[in-house]
Amino acid sequence: EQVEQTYIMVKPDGVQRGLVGEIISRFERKGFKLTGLKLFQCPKELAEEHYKDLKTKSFYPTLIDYITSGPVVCMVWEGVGVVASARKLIGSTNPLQAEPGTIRGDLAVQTGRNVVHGSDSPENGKRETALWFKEGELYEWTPAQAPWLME
Ligand code: YYY
Ligand code: MG
Repeated sequence: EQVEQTYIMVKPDGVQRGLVGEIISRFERKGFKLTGLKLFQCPKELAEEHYKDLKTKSFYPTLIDYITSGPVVCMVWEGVGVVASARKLIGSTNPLQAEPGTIRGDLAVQTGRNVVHGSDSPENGKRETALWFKEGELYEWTPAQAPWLME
């Protein structure tokens, strides 16, 4: 069981709609460890690098406009199995198809306004963490609850 990192981001709609606390709270209550957190206005170049795999898609230009349209909240969460678990907590890309109980299922209606991003693989968790955070912005620490979460 390998400790992984995932890059989670509250998108501009989530910030504008006052959902930052609600979203952070879901990862916090699950028991993952927060190792990075900041409010950030994403430059266009960074948005393009982050979503470079989607460059040929028709929605790419509007996606870049949306992600750079206001501040986002950038986070790194760490734990065993955190990447896949975070994707489950977030729910399907299309919020209308996302299960109730998931962030998108509970809080969003449209793919183009799906409030949150989560890395899709441990490799991308590392890649995106390095992309959005400088070294001094990440913290290793031992939560007091650690022995009550993992035997
Ligand atoms: O990882 P996830 O965010 O669930 O979906 P991706 O397929 O990686 O697409 C990234 C992002 O692009 C998605 O969250 C919204 C947007 N998007 C879109 O606007 N329209 C689509 N048909 C597919 C994705
Ligand atoms: Mg994705």
